[in-house]
Amino acid sequence: MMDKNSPLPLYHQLEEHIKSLIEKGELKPEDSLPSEREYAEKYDISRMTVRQAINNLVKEGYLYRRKGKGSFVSEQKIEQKLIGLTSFTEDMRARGMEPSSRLLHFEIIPANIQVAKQLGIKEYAPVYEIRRIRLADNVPMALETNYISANLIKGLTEEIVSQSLYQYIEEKQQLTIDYSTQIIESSIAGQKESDALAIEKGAPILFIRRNTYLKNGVPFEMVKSAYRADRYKFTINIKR
Ligand code: 16G
Repeated sequence: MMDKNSPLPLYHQLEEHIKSLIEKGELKPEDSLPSEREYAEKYDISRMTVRQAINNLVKEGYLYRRKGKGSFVSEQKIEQKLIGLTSFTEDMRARGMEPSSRLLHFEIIPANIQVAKQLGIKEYAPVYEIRRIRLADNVPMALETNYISANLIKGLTEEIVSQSLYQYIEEKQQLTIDYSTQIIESSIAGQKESDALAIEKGAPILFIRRNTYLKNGVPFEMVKSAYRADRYKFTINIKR
């Protein structure tokens, strides 16, 4: 598999080879990698070359190192393609993972000025404030706080929001969810995120704000979420 006559550097070839084994599932999360020496002997390349390939894969998040134990395959990131407006439940199911939620907070409160502005309602108008930990196969992925116009989306209960919010809006309320605007920023976990997502304080997170609109252009939700940056990535198709 290593082609010494190729214009592609050997470290790059090894990198691609290891990546393809991970993508095909021949190397699974938490599997340990052969040592630098083993790779070097197997492919008749220098240990420096092997080290460079592994360093690059660590930087890209495919592998991680454990002191004195060598390199291991990381949990692969969940990729969310930003092409259609989907719910967390739909996203996880589409990947064959089981979505669930841990409800931390559920209350009707008067909208503050910021929420009121985003939702196009009057200050102090009633909004649901809902905070949920979103899990995939029981692993926390995101901490999400929704503000939902209570005069627009009626009858929410703790039970409903422990399941899928979008499914309730579309199937029970017969409203059409149409589009959203989304802002993604990098940030770090504070105490709240660290507790909810079982990550270190200061670990990288993707902070997302989404405003979502119904068919008639009326906003119904403003959501702030913190996604684990070690488990999540977003891809966007851009056409010229
Ligand atoms: C996603 C949305 C969130 C929406 C939720 C509904 C992002 C950043 N956020 O988490 O805005 O409220 O899905 O999910 O994508 P549900 O129908 O499973 O409750």
